[in-house]
Amino acid sequence: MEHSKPSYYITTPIYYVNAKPHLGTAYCTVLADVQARFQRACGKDVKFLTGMDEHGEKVAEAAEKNGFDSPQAWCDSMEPAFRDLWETLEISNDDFIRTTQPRHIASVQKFLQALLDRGYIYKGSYDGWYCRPEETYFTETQVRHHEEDRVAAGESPADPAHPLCPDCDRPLERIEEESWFFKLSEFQQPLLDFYEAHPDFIQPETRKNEVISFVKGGLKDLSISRSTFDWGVPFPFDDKHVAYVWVDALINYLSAVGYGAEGDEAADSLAFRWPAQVHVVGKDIIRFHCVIWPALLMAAGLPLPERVFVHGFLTVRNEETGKAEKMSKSRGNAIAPEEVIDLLGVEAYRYYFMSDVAHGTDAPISWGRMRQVYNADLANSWGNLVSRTLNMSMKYFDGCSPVRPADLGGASPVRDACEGVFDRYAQAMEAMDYGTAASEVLAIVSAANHYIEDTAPWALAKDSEKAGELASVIWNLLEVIRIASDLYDPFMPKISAEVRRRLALDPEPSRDLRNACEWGGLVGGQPVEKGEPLFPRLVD
Ligand code: ME8
Repeated sequence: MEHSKPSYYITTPIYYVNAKPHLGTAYCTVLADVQARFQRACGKDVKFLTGMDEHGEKVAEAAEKNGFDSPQAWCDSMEPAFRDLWETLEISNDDFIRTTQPRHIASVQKFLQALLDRGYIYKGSYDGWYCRPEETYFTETQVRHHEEDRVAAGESPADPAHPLCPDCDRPLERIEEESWFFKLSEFQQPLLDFYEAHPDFIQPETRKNEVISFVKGGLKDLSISRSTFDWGVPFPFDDKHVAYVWVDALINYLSAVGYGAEGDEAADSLAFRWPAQVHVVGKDIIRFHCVIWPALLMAAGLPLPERVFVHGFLTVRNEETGKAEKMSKSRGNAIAPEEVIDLLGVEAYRYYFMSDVAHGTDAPISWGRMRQVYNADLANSWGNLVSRTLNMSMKYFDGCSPVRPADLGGASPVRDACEGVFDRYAQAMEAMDYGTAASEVLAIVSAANHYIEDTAPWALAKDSEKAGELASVIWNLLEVIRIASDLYDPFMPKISAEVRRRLALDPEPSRDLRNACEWGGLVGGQPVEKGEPLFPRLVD
């Protein structure tokens, strides 16, 4: 099949269904959504995937604890919580995968068969440490190092029968069972070579260094099956075993683009969409995405994704210890997104988390900071610019926008501010450095607010000889608003559509953003609308 635009395939992690999504889960999903919207605006054929991770012991336990007959019934009951929240948050995903779907089961089985056929898995027995809440295996050495670090930091030694998990500090269990193993140990050098040849594979840079030093420390074969419970994808060649939930989950990225399916359409989809351009993940699952997943793909003979972008955590202060800790479902400290939506509304919610949480680092939840950013950037700057400008346009030009001047408004500080703004913004957006991208837009908005003060259109309006100058000033301001609304669109899609509607422009977002950001696009001479304030000021 012919594809007229290049593919951009972007994914979020598929979330566990053991509890409802929270602010942290939503953070990652909005992060990916902003990128998906930006790439669509740049003319890419985007596939944006999110979904639910439904297998594994944790989910089976949650089903039982909540009195459901089967894990499947529990997962089905959780689907609306995810889908509804994504809809509320204006997540523009094109697909929603569930690991219990037949397309995924077929895909996992095909992948396991490929690993067997290519000689990368074998049957053995596993005797080691397992963290049930994280569904992760740890080696003796990892466990010992963690215990040494804890004791050195002054903490009391853990029960030797249940040492603590290096990732989440909860007690580990000793597990002994027959298992299938993946020959991960054979991939140490191939992975190191790959990281070197693809310096942008893991971003940001600090995370890359972390992964490289982990891999240099040596890799052990990985247990990839469980036989003590059956809530998982059965091995196609050994039905006593189900796939380890993490191997099952990672393969979802392939299942959604046709890997397990037969026929021309599936083959075309796989060829067009794979490899993915980016997997967006939190730092808790970096090893799965940057070590195990690439090794599995190499073993299966498939190309590797172009990039894994690793973001930090939203944290909450633990009242007892005073320390910041990761917001998580299993720790019970999660904040529901609805609480923030009630305060800020959806558009400002998206803007706040995307613009204010520094690129790739942890961030504490601060209600005070949310109010501050809302009032400064949105109420006083962006909302105020739109409202003042439309008001003046209506008042001085009979409810219309002024017609585009032949000299495109002449030289002006706002035109200067918009010069090259797309390139600066796009570079930051590509790097998922949304704070920098948003500040580029805020810079043109602020320049426009200053320009109003400096040109004082209300004074020009009193002098009939200044009519041409007044028209240029207002047209310049509307032109900045037009450009800013396109640049803000990935962050605040509804507000941008509303601004374009008030300016009598097509409310649909641009599909050629570079061009749309060129100075001079606003034809003008159209009826405009002032409307309600976009961001009413928040008071304490
Ligand atoms: O790990 N701050 O699912 P999960 C920011 N099913 N992001 C957070 C966060 C926080 N406090 N808490 C969670 C799983 N996240 C697996 C994934 S993928 C093949 C399988 C986000 O429900 C963050 O992106 O525990 C993290 O990586 C993800 O949710 C983990 O979600």
